[in-house]
Amino acid sequence: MYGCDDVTAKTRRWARYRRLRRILTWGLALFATTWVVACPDTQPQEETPPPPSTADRASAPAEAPVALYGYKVIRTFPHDPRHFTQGLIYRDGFLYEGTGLYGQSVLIKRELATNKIVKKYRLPRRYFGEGISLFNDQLIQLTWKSRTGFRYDEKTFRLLGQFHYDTEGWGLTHDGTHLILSDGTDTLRFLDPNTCTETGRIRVRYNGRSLREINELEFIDGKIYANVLPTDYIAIIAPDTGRVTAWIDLRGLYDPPEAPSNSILNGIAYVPETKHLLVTGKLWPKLFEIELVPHRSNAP
Ligand SMILES: [Ca+2]
Repeated sequence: MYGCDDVTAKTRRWARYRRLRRILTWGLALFATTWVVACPDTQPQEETPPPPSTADRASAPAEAPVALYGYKVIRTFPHDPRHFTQGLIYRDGFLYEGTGLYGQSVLIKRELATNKIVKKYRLPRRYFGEGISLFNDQLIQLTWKSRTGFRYDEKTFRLLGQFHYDTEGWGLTHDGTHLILSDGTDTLRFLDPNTCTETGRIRVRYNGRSLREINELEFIDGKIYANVLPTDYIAIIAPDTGRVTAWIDLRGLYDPPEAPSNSILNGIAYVPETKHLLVTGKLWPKLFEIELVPHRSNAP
């Protein structure tokens, strides 16, 4: 979401963003210093977490260290700058994307190598498309405030049915057993993939505090990767505890000064053949294939 928010909500978001960014910047500086001194030639390791503020230190319980990653761009692909990206998936050479905004929400399947569109479906104007997940041969899509999800045949995009959920719909992924849904809060809900009824939930926490506005999701090797609105960071979350175990710093990946304020990082897909990520953002003209690397500095 984030297309139609009022000024107060935006102000709160940016205040949270500035605070998160400040905490992460401290952590990255500390991590970079420790990395250079202690382990310049080794693989990513767990390191000292970003230092909490004095108030945090008094109330937050001690937690295990958090890893920090930067990125290396492997290649770039074109991305339709009209697409308000809300869901992104890769499977077998094809990219699936769900986009938002009322009257502009679409579901698209295209061949990654050629950018050729294979299938496209336009949602009814009353629905604001959100996260998508590919579970077996079904493509499942959330909508923002309608509390309505849709099931489609993966190959034909034929609508197979719809379901109801009790929250806003933001991001969606699955762990092979359950769908995992974000709703803009710090809560991730696990849903039965057949009935889409809730079977459990976790609250995402970082440094002893709730981490809200969890957005697009991707389940990768036992962890939940999540965009955190409106930041340039991806949180890596333990699905059993909700604890953030690592961060990916994507600052500088795409940040033109003339970009509209809602043109923000959102969209994570995983290429299992190469273990690379595909990432993009709302209204971005490019999609990036990246490799995670140990974080050494703020600038890639
Ligand atoms: Ca995804």
